[in-house]
Amino acid sequence: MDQPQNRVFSGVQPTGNLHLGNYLGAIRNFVGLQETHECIYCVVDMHAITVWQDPKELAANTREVAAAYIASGIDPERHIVFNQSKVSAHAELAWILNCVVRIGWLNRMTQFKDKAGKDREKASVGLYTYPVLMAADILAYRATHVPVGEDQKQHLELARDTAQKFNNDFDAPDFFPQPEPLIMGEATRVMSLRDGTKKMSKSDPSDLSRITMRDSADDIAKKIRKAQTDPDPLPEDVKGLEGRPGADNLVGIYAALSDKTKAQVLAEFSGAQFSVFKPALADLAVEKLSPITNEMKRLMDDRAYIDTILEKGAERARAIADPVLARVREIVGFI
Ligand code: AQP
Repeated sequence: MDQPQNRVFSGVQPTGNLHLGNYLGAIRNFVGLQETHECIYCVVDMHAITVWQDPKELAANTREVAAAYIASGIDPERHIVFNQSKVSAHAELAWILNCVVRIGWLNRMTQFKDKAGKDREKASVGLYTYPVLMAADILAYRATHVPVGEDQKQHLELARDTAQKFNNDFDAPDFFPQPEPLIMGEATRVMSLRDGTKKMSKSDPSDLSRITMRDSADDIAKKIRKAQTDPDPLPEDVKGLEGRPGADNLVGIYAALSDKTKAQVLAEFSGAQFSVFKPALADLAVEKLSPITNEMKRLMDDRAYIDTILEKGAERARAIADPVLARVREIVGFI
């Protein structure tokens, strides 16, 4: 079976409140990889249900993530866009890999600890084995590269260990490649606008903590104006951002949105007060995000188009994953 050298797989959960962190940490990087890689971009609805999702909202959010992909510049004709639950190989391979991955590995996953919180006994089994399904997503396509935000690094390491253990256990050298994480840009970890020490996240109860891909220009300006900072002006170099998480976060967002480094942004704004920097950041964010938001709205009004994209994408995804699964079945000894 031929091993592609440049196959990208990644996904976003349709859990609502798609935000600037998802865009800068993931989706925008997905767009850039299209020129050099064969890309498979998934709306990971099976991951989403590891915590409760209202079925109607899940369906709408699935279409919304697909619309965000396309509105951001992913070309669903040249590359593959689909939703995970349409391709049964993900679930089937996840089961086999559940029997490869060790409980000790999962016990070390910090995202489970964070998401399950104190009441772990009440978390779903799916939330616990989430990283195994993620390994299956990637390995079902024998993907070589996975663009993600920094928070997914540990899960990627588990996917690499899983590939290696499967190859060793079944004496199938090099069957699964070691997927490489691609953690790119100046905003690999966008922080909450209300607390610069916490990741910007879909599930934060405060809407002011995140800029979403649905926000109007006024919403964006308001959220940036209210973002938590400190009374000092911007420093002249990156070292001066140490111990100033709110300032560091806003400078990082500006850098990522303007395709500059933080050092370049500080060279421009050194000594500026936030009363000057925040409106400049708001203008930039509106300039970059509003066209995407408007295009997303337009696409969301054309449900038939989105559904056709997802259906065709799933067909093409099955054409890659099904032969991999057939080989996995043979390797494992299923008749
Ligand atoms: N704050 C972030 N900064 C940079 N990248 C981020 N990503 C998520 N948050 C940030 C990246 O976005 C991609 C899709 O994420 P996801 O939706 O699959 O899962 P998540 O990490 O659980 O997203 P959230 O928003 O943080 O949701 P909750 O609130 O449920 O925890 C991934 O590549 C991720 O790295």
